[in-house]
Amino acid sequence: MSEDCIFCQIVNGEIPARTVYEDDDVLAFLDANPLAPGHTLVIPKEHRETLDEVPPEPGEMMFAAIHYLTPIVEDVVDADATNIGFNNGEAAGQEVPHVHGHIIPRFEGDGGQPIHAVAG
Ligand code: DGP
Repeated sequence: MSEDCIFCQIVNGEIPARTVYEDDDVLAFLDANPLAPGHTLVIPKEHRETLDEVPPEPGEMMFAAIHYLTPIVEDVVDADATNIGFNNGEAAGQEVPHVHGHIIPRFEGDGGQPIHAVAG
């Protein structure tokens, strides 16, 4: 745990969050600043800043949770599709330095950008 990390504080229950999934290694909760209804963040519970710092097993658990949760999130908000992505490192726009995957529901005609648009 990193004491000044807001996601570690969520893991420890010190900051409230709307949890959608939890197991021994992984926590998923709704994004406080959602890009779409149902925007969900999936994190390893153990503090790691970027993906390269995550050991294989918790990494696999995180991706398994994303795989498991994506159709459920789509179903709950009646989405047509999903963007799944990581801002991995500050230069890539990562604001919270605790690894997190975004599950962002998408809707026909929502006017949003495909994920590759950021890489121009
Ligand atoms: P990123 O730019 O990839 O680091 O995204 C960080 C996301 O985390 C951003 O979409 C907003 C979300 N976020 C920041 N602080 C909190 C918080 O305290 N609670 C929750 N639920 N989400 C947060």
